[in-house]
Amino acid sequence: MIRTVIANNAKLVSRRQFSASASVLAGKARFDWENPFRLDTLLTEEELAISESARQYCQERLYPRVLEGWRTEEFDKSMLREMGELGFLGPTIEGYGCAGTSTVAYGLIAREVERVDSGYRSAMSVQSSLVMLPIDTFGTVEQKERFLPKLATGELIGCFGLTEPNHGSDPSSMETVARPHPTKKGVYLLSGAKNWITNSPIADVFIIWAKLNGEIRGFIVERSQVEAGSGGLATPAIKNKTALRASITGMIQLDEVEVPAENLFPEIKGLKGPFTCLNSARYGISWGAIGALEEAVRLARNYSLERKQFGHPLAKYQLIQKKLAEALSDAAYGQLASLQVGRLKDNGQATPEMISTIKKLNVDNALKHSRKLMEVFGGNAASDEYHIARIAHNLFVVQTYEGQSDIHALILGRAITGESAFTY
Ligand code: TGC
Ligand code: FAD
Repeated sequence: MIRTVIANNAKLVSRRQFSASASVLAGKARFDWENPFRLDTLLTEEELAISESARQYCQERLYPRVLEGWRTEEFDKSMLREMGELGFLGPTIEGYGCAGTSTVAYGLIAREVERVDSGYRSAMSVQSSLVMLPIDTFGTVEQKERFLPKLATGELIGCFGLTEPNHGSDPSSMETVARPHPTKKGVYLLSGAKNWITNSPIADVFIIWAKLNGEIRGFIVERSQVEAGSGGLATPAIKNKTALRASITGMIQLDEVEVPAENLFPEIKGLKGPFTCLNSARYGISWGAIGALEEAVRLARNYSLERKQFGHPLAKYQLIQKKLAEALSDAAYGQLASLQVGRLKDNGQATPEMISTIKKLNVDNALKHSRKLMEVFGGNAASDEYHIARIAHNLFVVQTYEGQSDIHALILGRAITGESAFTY
């Protein structure tokens, strides 16, 4: 399926390139600030259709809910059901009710969701990349059949527990442990705490990374099983956040939680497990951040055309235009970089360092420019009704989770120099 998409894409690009060069010669090519490098010419018909339906859903159904969600910190779970109906959950997975799209299509969905809010994209990408992907990649046939179809529809909600109160950038030092139950055969006991976990207060399924005999292993913990059994599972929400307020974040406290052996990923051991999932999630974030930046440009442009000072719209002033031009340029470059890494990922040629590069650069640029574009709004930036401050505050967290930007610089630094800054 994915191979067919790539082959179709090659045909599509050559056809479009030909007609585009004909337009330039005829003097018909026009610059479109909303599509500066004609990204559409590099996408397959399927990717274009997915991107358009994602945009329509996000603008019509998500955008009207975002201000209320931000103010109340209430996450409306029905969103995940709606996304499931549209095939946006675990979209790259083949079978189990999933759409089987290209990696680029997954990125395009993330871009549209994050155009509305980074928190909504968080909820979606945790479900897709950090819950469904590990089950699909590391799970047994029984685990896949049991969990994937309901996660694909949003009937089950998942979360991913890697970060702990004392271990964020350095997950290899995690303290959460699993041990065989002393009396019940085929049962493990999980104890520890995970912190800052997207979706945890509302999750039905928890991917928990814990050390078993000193090695990191992945467990699928089910809330219904724990509630029915003996265990101590608590998932308190973290309230009064200054960012990502439209998504729900919490802790996971595990006190001797019983997990059956059939819920352990059988083969995968070590950090490779969680990081394989993060490769996909970080890739999606690289596109999501571009969506947020594009929205910041659109909002600032529109505001600058309406707001007059010194007798003219702000848009007439060079300093305002420079802010818009620099933000737009980095958004356009970011699209092309994510597109290329997505194509390489589908061909099996992408590396974690490439993903670190696009996660870091696209998010850093989106954060830098959205903060600059806040200035265009003057005092009105302080009102959430103008949305721009929400975008910038969210992007600070996006720069922090899934590997803070400096950590990605160190991953790249290690690849460039051969020296690891993480070991002494
Ligand atoms: P290191 O020696 O680099 O690696 C240990 C083992 O892991 C393998 N590995 C990878 N495998 C696949 N993909 C990757 N990207 C991989 N990176 C590493 C590596 O090959 C090795 O395997 P093996 O078999 O040789 O043992 O480990 P380190 O401890 O030196 O790592 C350091 C560092 C900084 C790279 C790493 O710890 C890191 O990336 N830290 C950042 C932590 C992070 O990203 N946390 C994310 C938590 S989840 C989250 O934030 C979700 S937010 C979701 C949302 O709401 O959208
Ligand atoms: P720390 O690791 O304490 O880092 C603090 C600062 O020190 C950073 O700037 C970092 O770059 C810097 N630093 C650390 N080590 C070094 C070094 N060696 N050299 C130079 N600088 C260094 N985690 C999950 O597992 N699942 C989730 O679903 C999830 N969702 C989240 C949702 C939200 C809203 C937030 C805020 C976080 C979420 N996280 C999640 C956690 C996130 O992944 C961590 O916050 C992130 O990995 C950073 O860890 P930390 O906060 O402990 O910061």
